[in-house]
Amino acid sequence: MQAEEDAEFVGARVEAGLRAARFSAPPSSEEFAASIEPKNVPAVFRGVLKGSAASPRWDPLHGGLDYLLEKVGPDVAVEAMMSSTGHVFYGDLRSHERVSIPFSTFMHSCKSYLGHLNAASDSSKDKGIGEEPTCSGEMCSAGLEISEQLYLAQVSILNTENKERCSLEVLKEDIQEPIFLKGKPFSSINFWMSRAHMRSSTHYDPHHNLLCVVAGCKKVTLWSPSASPFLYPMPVYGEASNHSGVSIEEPDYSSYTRAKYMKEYSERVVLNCGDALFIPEGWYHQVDSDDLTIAINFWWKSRIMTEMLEHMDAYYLRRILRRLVDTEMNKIVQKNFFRHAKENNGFQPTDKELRGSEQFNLHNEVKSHDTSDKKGARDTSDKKGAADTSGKKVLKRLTKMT
Ligand SMILES: O=C(O)CCC(=O)C(=O)O
Repeated sequence: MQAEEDAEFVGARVEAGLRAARFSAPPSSEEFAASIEPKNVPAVFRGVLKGSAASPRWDPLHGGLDYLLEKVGPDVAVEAMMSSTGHVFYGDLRSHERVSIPFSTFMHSCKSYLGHLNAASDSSKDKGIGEEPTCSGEMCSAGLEISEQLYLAQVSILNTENKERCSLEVLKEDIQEPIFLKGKPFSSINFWMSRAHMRSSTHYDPHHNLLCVVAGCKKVTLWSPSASPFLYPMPVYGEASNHSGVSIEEPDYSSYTRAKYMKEYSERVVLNCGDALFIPEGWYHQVDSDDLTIAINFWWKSRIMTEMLEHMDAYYLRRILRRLVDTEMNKIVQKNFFRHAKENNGFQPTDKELRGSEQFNLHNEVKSHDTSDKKGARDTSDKKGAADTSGKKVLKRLTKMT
């Protein structure tokens, strides 16, 4: 079971054009800018951090924790995420908060954890069994060790929008951006470090992102923005509007019925030390990090966001809404066409032909429109008319889902 969760995976309903591309050698910056970035589809780059100083220097298994302690110094405070739900960080901001801690405290806690991991591995070698590491440390009210609930998430190394929050600026000296990002005006570079296994919640970001694993391993599950209806994003006017409202650990399918299809619309990629993943803006991602995993990510504004002029917003909104409504209408018309053809000629549509029309699980709308359609819409124009009558419903549903 664990092996299955650790492996790469592509859901049966992920369109071929939306699957993450794989590169074993880094592209040039021209190739990235001309043919990878504009597609807005994730891409995995294997071993791109090979030349970067960070990889060998920061590696916790080879003295990296002492190196980082010395490099950052004893007096630097960082903002860590503290979760009230153990190692899981949900989108619901009530379950976690940002707390200020000395960077050195976190590093010492990692050192102690590593010591226990090594001791457990030595003892299991002696006894021939696997043993969970146990650590002594400060406990919180829920009985969890405080450092078990801490994640150094999105700690700033560079932030061109807010310089004051750049607590780990000194680490910039060890970082070299992958060759294909040369010349990009980064909005920020962030540091991520887990002491033990961490799960971060399903969310999207308003920036293009290159997530690079410096040490350890991350498993990243991805969904395209078109899978939004299955992820139930939080209300757009709330604080966590870019997060899914569905629990990762125990999804409540009775309240979030469409979430049953989440897995079929997802792809999981595994990033080992040195690997990087391009996550285009708006793509949902959920990340599991192994013990002592360190990553950096580079965020930059996409071309479309750079060029989007505010006075055009109302127009873009209407254009996009029109396109979504048209797509839904076409699915309804198509579904009815197949149904009538089947009733009249015994014609059987293939799964592929039906799939598009079922994509948003719209059979309820189609069913209710079937009843009004009983009188006999026999040709395509009749069916179009019937579809038009359900346009309002589609629009209402789309507004809820997007
Ligand atoms: O590594 C993680 O836990 C989350 C990373 C992430 O959300 C990001 O790079 O935007």
